[in-house]
Amino acid sequence: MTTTQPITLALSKGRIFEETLPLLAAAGITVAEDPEKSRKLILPTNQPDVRVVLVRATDVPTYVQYGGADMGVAGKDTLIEHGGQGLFRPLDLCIATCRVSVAVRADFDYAQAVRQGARLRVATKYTQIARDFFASKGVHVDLIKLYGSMELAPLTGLADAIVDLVSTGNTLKANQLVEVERIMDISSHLVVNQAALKLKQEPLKRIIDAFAGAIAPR
Ligand code: PRT
Ligand code: MG
Repeated sequence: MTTTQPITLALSKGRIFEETLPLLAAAGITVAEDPEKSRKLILPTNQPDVRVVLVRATDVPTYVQYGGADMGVAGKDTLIEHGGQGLFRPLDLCIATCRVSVAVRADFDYAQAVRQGARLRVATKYTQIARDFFASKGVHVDLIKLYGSMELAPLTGLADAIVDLVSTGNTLKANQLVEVERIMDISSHLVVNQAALKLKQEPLKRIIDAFAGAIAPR
């Protein structure tokens, strides 16, 4: 008797979904529906034993950690904030690339504030990354946790600086903010549930190997 071991892959809608499609294609997997047009949260594929679940980007590591999905694709930013417990991280997929940076209002003298040892108010969704970065610089910060529209914080006086993702820089520019430090480069990684890796070794390895062969290094 042959046993099929169904594989569930967690993806977020938008850039991660779009940029994972070519990697799935390399594994012979095509997703049967367009998530932008469908309301379905579970998408079948051309392979009866492979399905995609659509979750919020920040929920991907949690789904994979607890086995709600066997594998997933998540930004390094999201993985650092999650902590990575229970996750095997075999591949940097080199997709959805951007950077995490510090930005301030154009009229705020960040260098001087740092030099003078001022206590900075920093608004961010990325509290772990921000805490580690400013600690390594020896800069004292009060972190203000936000869930969206970080760019608004310096403009309203909520914060002196933000720590946010930057890609083209257009969002900062449109809001009269300037990038004053690059903290780290970001790309999305493949993450695999550690128990699934043992129990479903063969089908997972097939997908990991196909992805590995299709990565376009930046
Ligand atoms: O959007 P939602 O609230 O549902 O969740 P999310 O923002 O976590 O998900 P999503 O799909 O927007 O981002 C998923 C992952 O894509 C992130 O975790 C990053 O690893 C990666 N990524 C790559 C980006 C960007 N580039 C990016 N530019 N994520 C977000 N942005 C945003 C950024 O936050 C800022 O608001 O785009 C804006 C800046 O873009 P530029 O081009 O104007 O600089
Ligand atoms: Mg977003």
